Amino acid sequence: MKMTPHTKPGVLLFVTVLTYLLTLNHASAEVIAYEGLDYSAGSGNLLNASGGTGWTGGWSSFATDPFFNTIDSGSLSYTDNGAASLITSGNSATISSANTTSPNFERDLSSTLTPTDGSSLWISFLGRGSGGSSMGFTLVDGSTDLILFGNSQTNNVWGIRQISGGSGFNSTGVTMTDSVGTLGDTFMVVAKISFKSGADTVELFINPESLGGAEPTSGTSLGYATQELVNIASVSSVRVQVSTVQQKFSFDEIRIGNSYADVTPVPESSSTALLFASLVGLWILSKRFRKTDKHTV
Ligand SMILES: [Ca+2]
Repeated sequence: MKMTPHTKPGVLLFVTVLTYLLTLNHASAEVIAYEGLDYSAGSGNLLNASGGTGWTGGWSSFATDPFFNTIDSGSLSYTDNGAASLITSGNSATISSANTTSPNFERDLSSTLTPTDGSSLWISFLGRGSGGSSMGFTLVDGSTDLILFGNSQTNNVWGIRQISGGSGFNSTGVTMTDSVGTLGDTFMVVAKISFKSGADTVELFINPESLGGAEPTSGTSLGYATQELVNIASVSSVRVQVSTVQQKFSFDEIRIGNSYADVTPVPESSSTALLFASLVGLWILSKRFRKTDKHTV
């Protein structure tokens, strides 16, 4: 905004605050569902835990032995190439499998999503694994498994596997886990489903370079995969799963929303700092105006 002798500090203040509030409103957009795993750390504490927003009931599993689930102290974390960190809360969770049991932990959305053609749905979570084979995060509709974002039975890489009505595994090329017994790196996983008449499109981004703004592309992420032939009528639940080879999968910060920015929020420290700097500047400016007024009377 160009300063002139006639520009009133009050007008500048109004413009500055309005700009800040618009930024703030964008940053605090509602997500459809969020699970930060804000539960007490300890063995067995994921089962029946019922916090977060946008869910109904708690985490359920047929594997009720505490061996299969743990709440770990602290959140998993991800920082993008611009040093912005994903907003996190609470703790994180790990599920484990035994040689003969592969527990699935599921959570139901408070209302079933029935997307319309032309819309898109975004899913994000943080994940790290130990061991390979059908480990990861699945979207579920009732009793039907829809899509797995994880690894497959033959590929220890992050990818997309359409479970119901499809086949094949589309790899991002990013190695997902270390060997059995060792939890590997934490990955920021973001999926986009574009709903169209007929087949829908699913895209998977691993470690996007920039959080919170414009959506990533295949070239602005560590790994990327896409898959057609998916036609999704509705989504009712999410699931985390491991297979039967003593795997572990840690996860955190599950978000489901309508835009990339909604599911990859970062702190608004830069705009808050800008607001305070502007207010200090305006205060100095208003003092000068008063002095000028006194001298010109
Ligand atoms: Ca967390």
